[in-house]
Amino acid sequence: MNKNMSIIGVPMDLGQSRRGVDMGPSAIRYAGLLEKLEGLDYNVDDLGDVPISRPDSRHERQDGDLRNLKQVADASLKLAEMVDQEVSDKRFPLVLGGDHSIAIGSLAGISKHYENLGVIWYDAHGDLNSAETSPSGNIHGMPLAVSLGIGHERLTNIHGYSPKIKPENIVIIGARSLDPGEKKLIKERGIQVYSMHEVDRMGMTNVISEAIEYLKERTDGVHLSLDLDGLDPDEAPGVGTPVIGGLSYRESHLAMEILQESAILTSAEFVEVNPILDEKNKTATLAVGLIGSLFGEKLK
Ligand code: HAR
Ligand code: MN
Ligand code: MN
Ligand code: MN
Repeated sequence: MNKNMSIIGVPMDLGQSRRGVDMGPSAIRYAGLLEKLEGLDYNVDDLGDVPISRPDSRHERQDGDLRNLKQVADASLKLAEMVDQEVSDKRFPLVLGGDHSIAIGSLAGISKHYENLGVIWYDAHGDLNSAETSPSGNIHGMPLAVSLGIGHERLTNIHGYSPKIKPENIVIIGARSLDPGEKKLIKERGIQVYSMHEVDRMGMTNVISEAIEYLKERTDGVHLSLDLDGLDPDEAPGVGTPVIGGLSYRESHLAMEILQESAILTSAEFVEVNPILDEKNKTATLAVGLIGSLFGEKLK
């Protein structure tokens, strides 16, 4: 794996409705991220946080519209430009959220550099909504759809091109809360989904190994987008939209270790850590543990 890494924080909470997730990057840094990576011999450059503009007032949903669209679009472009620069400089971008709407900017910056960028979407949710299908109007439920070119043009065209990814290059792992419009899109576009049902039946070793084989055949780079709500809320309580019956800490560690062995990842992001909803920084600490395994920490 690339030993030169750049960390970019995105203190964004405008893609959803609960306060506190903007403090996610601080909480993850506080939990010892840099020390962990430097201990694993990475050359780490912490670029600080992307500036986020505040809306005049928190926006209530008008019929069919998207909350805080302008601010999310502005931040996405800034993030895309930063990530783009780091990939050009041959550095591995590690992006810290912030709510999951930030994946719009990450993917916009990264995918320019690949013909066929693969994406592992580790999440309880599909994040495949658009204004028409969203039950909430929250943009953090939309970034994967946006990256496929589905949704508001202010978002799909970030960084001047669309789509960012192809449906056959996506693997979703851990899904257990999909809206009707998302299920329809998954069927129509042939997106690979390992829901909790498949994880239970096959075990994580087989799920992640199959996902890696699948992506290896068809992609020239792979982005991991890990939403901490993919894990079970008993173990990762500091998230805004918890869903019971999630992936365990152990299963997730194992997935990270197998990803490390495969060496397929070219970028990653960890999102939705909300320290206000957390218990003693448990979720951020867990995120740092997962990042350690992903980047080569060994038990012996
Ligand atoms: N699917 C629901 C919506 O669109 C809930 C989405 C919650 N999203 C996240 N990201 N936390 O995965 O509003
Ligand atoms: Mn640089
Ligand atoms: Mn998500
Ligand atoms: Mn989620």
